Amino acid sequence: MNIGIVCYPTYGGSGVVATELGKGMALRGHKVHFITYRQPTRLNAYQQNVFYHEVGVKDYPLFEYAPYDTALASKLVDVVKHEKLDILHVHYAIPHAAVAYMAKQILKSQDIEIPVVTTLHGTDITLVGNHPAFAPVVEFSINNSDGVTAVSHSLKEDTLHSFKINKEIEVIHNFIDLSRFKKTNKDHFKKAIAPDGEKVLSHVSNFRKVKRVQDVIHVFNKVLQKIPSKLLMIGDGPERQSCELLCREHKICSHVRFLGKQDAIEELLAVSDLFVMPSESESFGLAALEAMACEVPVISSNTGGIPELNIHNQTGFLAKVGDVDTMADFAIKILQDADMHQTFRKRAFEQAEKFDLQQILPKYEAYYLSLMETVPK
Ligand code: GMT
Repeated sequence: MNIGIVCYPTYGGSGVVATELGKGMALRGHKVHFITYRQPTRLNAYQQNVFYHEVGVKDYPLFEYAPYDTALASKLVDVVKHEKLDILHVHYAIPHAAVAYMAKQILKSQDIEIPVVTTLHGTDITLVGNHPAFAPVVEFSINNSDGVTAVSHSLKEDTLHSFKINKEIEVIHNFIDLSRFKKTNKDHFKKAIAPDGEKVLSHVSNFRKVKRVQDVIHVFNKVLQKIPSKLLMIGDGPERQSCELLCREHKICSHVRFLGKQDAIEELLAVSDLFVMPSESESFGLAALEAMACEVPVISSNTGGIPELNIHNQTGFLAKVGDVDTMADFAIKILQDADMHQTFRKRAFEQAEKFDLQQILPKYEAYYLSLMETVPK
């Protein structure tokens, strides 16, 4: 197949999923064309069958907001025609699903038919998508996609609840490359981070409000009162500074490392004993899956799609959003009991195996083929 992928090229989960999916498809022999305004973060090396088309937006003094949507639609028309794409897969509904609809109509007027798949990732439905500024366009473009997938059952339910949807939504969960995310021996590195054998807790996110990063600090502060430990805060974003201030207030700065955006997340997870994800809303929680693949149990909130991944009292523990006391109690319980910790590590890995990229790729492949059959040649 000749597959076109549209996504945000940044560190966000939707861009990571889109890029890893495309790379996986390319390894299976498909030609994959990424179409976006910047080289996606995880598309950082040459790979056979992978192509990248940059969308340039022409500037003009009249434009207060450069019309990216129009430039993307034009680029899609160009790439579909000249690379003879069989299918377009757009990740994150805003604005990609609407732009793909526009491109599809232009191509139709030139007797070119192409099926469009929209994958819903989370905030495109929950926090942002259902805002009146976007909702009518999101609803229309979901209903007018040839195929729609959601990354969890919870997100599918949220979509059906927030919009009038007349399309079947297929749930295809987020996935993980187990050849990259696995427990490796990084004892020397662990010694540098936790020289006196302290436990290592970690958190990875884009530090947006929805991640409730301050809760991570509150949980850690309580854990630290009982167990010698260190906290790795990985990623960056608007709430980082307030977290740093909170560490100063609690006088725990020497135990917390803010590492900023990191590429080799798996090396940091390899030295972690516990992962903390207290999000306000989370359609799936890819970062928790990455931790679990590295045998790190998860303390999380019980929101959105997280319970489809983190199984309470098996792979970690779940608590209500904002209930930092319970989260801290669970963290202390697991870190104080070596046998329990070991069992949870093993189960976290076994659960992660259910989301193996190699099992998810054929699902997307079959889905693409089923849609291609419905489109007139
Ligand atoms: O919240 C993020 O980290 C970014 C966001 C995105 O769309 O880029 O992530 C969403 O998509 C991920 C991949 O499908 C999911 O694993 C995340 O749970 C989801 N985030 C939210 O729902 C808040």
